[in-house]
Amino acid sequence: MKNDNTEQKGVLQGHTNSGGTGRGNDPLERQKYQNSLENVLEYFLKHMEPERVPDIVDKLISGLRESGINIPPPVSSPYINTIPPEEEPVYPGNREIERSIKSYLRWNAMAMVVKANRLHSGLGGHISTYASSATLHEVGFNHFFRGGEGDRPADQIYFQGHASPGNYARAFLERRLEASHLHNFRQELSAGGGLSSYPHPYLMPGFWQFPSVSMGLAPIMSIYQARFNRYMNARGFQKGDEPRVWCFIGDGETDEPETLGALTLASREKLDNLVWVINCNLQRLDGPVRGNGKIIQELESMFRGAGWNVIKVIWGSDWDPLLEADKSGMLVRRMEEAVDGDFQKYSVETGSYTRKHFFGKYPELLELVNNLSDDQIRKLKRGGHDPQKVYAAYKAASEHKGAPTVILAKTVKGYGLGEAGEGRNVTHQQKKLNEKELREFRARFGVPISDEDIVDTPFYRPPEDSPETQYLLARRKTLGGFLPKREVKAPLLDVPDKDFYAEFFKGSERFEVSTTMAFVRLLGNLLRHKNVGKQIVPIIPDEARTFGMDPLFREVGIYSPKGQLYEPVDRKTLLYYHETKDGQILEEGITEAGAMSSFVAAGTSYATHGLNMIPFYIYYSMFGFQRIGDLMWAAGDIKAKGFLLGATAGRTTLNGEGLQHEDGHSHVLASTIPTLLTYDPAFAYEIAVIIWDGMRRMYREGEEVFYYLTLHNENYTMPPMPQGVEEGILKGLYRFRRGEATRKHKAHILGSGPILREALRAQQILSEKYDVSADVWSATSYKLLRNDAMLVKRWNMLHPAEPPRRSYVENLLDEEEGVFVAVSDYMKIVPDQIAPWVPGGLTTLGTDGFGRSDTRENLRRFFEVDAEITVIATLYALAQEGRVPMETVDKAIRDLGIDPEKAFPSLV
Ligand SMILES: Cc1ncc(C[n+]2csc(CCOP(=O)(O)OP(=O)(O)O)c2C)c(N)n1
Ligand SMILES: [Mg+2]
Repeated sequence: MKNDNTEQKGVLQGHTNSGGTGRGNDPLERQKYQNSLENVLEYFLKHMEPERVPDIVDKLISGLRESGINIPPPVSSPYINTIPPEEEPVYPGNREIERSIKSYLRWNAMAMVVKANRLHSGLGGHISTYASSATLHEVGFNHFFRGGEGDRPADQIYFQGHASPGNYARAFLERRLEASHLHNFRQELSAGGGLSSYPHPYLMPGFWQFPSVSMGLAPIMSIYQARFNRYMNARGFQKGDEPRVWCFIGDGETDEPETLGALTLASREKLDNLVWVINCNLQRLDGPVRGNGKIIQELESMFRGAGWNVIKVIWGSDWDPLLEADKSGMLVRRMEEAVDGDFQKYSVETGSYTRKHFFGKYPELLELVNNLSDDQIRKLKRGGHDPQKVYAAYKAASEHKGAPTVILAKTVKGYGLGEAGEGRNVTHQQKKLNEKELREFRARFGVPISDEDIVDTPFYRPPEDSPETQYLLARRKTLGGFLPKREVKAPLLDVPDKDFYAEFFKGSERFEVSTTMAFVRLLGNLLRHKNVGKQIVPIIPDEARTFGMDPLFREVGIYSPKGQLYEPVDRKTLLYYHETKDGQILEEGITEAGAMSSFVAAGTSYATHGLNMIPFYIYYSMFGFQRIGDLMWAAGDIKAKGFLLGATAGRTTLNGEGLQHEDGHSHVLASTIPTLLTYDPAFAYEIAVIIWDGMRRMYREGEEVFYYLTLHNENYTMPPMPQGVEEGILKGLYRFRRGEATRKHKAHILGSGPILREALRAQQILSEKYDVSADVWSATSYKLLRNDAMLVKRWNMLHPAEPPRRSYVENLLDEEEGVFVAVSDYMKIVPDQIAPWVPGGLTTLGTDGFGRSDTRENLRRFFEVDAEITVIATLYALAQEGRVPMETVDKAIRDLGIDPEKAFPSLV
């Protein structure tokens, strides 16, 4: 039968739904149609190769689907290549030269790991992953991956992290790296620098673009990157050819929920700019991925069910004649019967073993391979090692319209390592090869290294004028330059100056507002700013209403590639749910991982799109670092810029929600990320100063850092900004209000976020009842204070002969009299960060323990962060210094209504 779409369309064209006309309703007539279809099927089965029948039926069904009949897509197909040999394009490259190049890459990638571990046992590294994916990489490098030279943005490629030796080996052949670099693989601290173990833009900012080694993160980030590329297009920032996003993924990596968790976004938004290549070498670290099943078939169902275009590349060309000769379909049946554990075994066994156990199960199959020697059987290749098959798949993927593509390529882990670890369960960890194994490797891939040299495992690079080097360079030139390559070409932005934020410096007068409300107002102003408004990317995971951001729906629209196909139920209201093709808001739905991936895509647009976009990702603070901390770590590694806003934060400020929602530790987790500036502001003007300066640092100065601000939902009047506090706000501490000068005793209370108001209340009680003058300080960032103090301390230690330097905290507090108390809505360890530098030590009150649901008042008493407890802590600190008698503290406990035996969060 001719495979001709137009002919099919001819039959189906003009089809209209017969509902209502009565056609086909007569049971006899229906039986007649069915019989004739069955006759056609019978004819097929008699005259076609059986494994091709499903393909034809598939095409017929697609035709029906195209004509508007709703037939759900099938989720699986036979265990053979999706593209039949007769539909394969001619390979456009020089296979022989490409094979030589690939062999040298294999050798150098292996040598890099072997050498590093020979010299420094324990440095680690992986040989077997790249060994299995070399063809998957090379077909891309020689024929598909576009570099960034010229007008078109470079393709965005996520490589499997532990295949990095392959990338370094290629950069060596391309003359982007020298042997000295390869020698220092995994030895970044050696003289002259070294190569990072895995793709880390932070460590190799001119090379790597995407960190990928934490399994599952690259896949989800690649989906949101492809989606963000479309967003940039829809909003008019990017014109012309769009970059393609390629993501290389391990089959074991698909176990991670992040890998498969966002598939339907990619199909829903028709991301045909996205290609995933899953390297199905059937193994992960410990052993088989699906020993008792078939990972390729399992993944095919998942992806097809999710609406992706699936291309299976299972068998190499040597299998084509066997499949051609398999008239009964028995070979395909046997391929389907054998489980992945069997296939792994065949990859390590002799040809005679495979003849006996695979083909030998059915006499008919034995006959099929009668004319093949055992050696020929052993060498029957898998699809992922056959450039012809891989090329066909990549070409089809690049041309596919309307859906993302996944290529499921079957390979052998440790391909080419032979006895040293091809297909073995220990392969993943293999880092050393003995002399015999090295010789075998060299012979198998024809690497020109002499017998004397082999034990040293030298790197091999063909001369500059060799056909290999010339070919490799010419291919990259034609395709637009080298990859991976990270380049920052984005123009800096003319960000708003201080006056722009003036309204926040005045205070809210008689209005009571929360810091969340103040931030939303500030964001609204920024969105309207003439220079940077368009570049702002608000990102929200289904919480806009919680944060009072719904006015923005109407104002700047929610991005949706389909626009709005329905009339929103709230259309008549002013703030209706407004989806539009060029909407500015990324409303992600309930996926913090997805929203964070959008943050990363937008926050790195300065390196991927040559344009600074400014993401503001606002979310429930408890579902940030705690839930998706690894993505936030990756944001640091990839040098994403932008603002993370942890809203409804604080263990006692969010009052009714209880244990799961009340955040008393995101500042602990945030403190772990080196390039993250963290703040817990109390007042609107503090937020304004932090954002004003953050915009300056990231977008006017180009600093590659990012920000975390906690926002709270407690309403109170925002005070005007005191004179000269900007530096203190940014550095992390300033005096907000002095205590009454005339009191007998002196104390200092450090508060942050809404708990600052408890500090102010404590100030009043202390003054009125206990003759204590307490200054109240706003501690906006303990993390930044600590970083500064640690650096100064280290400098002093290493420069003992020079006059010691003083940290910002010491400068600020050293001359102050009295005791110091800190009170926070976060765990005590947050203020404790600066305790070593506070004169006389620091008494800390904080919210350790699981949260509870109750009123703010009750929660603050329970966690012991309210004003009354702060008074007790201050008096006790004074009493410990002998400045007030202990009886005063005892009496205060009774007077202030505190039960010393009260319930307290349990800690172990
Ligand atoms: C989140 C996470 N967990 C564990 C690891 C450790 N790890 C590195 S490679 C690997 C096995 C990968 O197997 P697969 O994805 O099949 O890749 P292959 O090497 O077989 O291509 C593991 C578990 C990791 N890098 N990230
Ligand atoms: Mg694997």
